[in-house]
Amino acid sequence: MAQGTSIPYEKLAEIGGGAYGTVYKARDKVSGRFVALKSVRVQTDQNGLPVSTVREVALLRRLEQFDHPNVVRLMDVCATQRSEQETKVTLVFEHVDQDLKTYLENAPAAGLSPARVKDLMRQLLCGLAFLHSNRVMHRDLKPENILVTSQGQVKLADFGLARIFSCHMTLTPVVVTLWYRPPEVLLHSSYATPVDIWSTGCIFAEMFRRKPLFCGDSEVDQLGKILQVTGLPSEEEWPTEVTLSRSSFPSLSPCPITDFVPEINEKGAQLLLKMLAFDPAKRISALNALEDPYFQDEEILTQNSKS
Ligand code: 0RS
Repeated sequence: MAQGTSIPYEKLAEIGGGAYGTVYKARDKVSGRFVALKSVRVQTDQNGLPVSTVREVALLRRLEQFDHPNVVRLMDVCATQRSEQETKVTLVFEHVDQDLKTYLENAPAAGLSPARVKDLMRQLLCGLAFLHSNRVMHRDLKPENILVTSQGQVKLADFGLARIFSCHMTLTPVVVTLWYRPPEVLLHSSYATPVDIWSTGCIFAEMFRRKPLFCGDSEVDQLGKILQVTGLPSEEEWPTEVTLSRSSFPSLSPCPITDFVPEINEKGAQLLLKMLAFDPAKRISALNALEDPYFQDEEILTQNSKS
């Protein structure tokens, strides 16, 4: 970790703000290349940086060794001591021009072609399978933090920093979107890698619909919207020791997913249902999703990265 020297990056613009702090687009003064900077202040004591920060950065650097095509590159980590008690840790990532949200908004009126959706989904699941095999969960996957290069390459961003950033998350009252949250998170039950598969399912549907699948405005509203599609699960599937009881929701039967995502094909609909399983234990894994029949038949992907 480079320490003490001034950061050789020139900030150009803010590209996003969130629970974690601010992300800037910057220029590497040496290479002239664009980068994305993300900083966090951490408390230090006589032992230096907190163990949790060092671990988290070490994890990101270990992942970096694999050079995975669907994960954003971490180019550098800088630590600048601010005072006796405080150090600023800056993560330097490669910069990608577009996020999936903008990509979907800019898609042609007819929508993305089925081949383009399949290609984006395959890449997204590849990136996730890689993170999950390294026991990293994203936890907050959404179109804003899925980046798409001008070549149509998908790169996951904003993962793995749970411990570095968690203390700041609670301090900053930002509005976090509930739309990609799975039932177990909404119910404050325990959760693991299946959370990311739920979010991916919501995003899969959104690629066809070009609008989010479940737009709740509170946790209860979000869960209610989910249940309108999945139906009310059995008593056995409802997690125990949660504050919201199953009986507080109407007894709904499942709705055909094609009512909500009419553009999807049969195999796509089957896969989507496996990703949107209410019970996280029954949800498909990223690796199994990549083996799904949906990905078996190949469509022709044209050059135009927008369609
Ligand atoms: C609609 C809300 C905007 O290169 C973008 C980049 C972008 C990056 C990049 C690289 C590595 C991050 C960003 C990153 C790091 C937290 C993050 C949270 C969200 C996204 C990325 C994060 N509004 C949403 C974001 N957006 C434009 C529209 C863009 C556009 C281009 N290039 N991030 N975000 N890590 N930490």
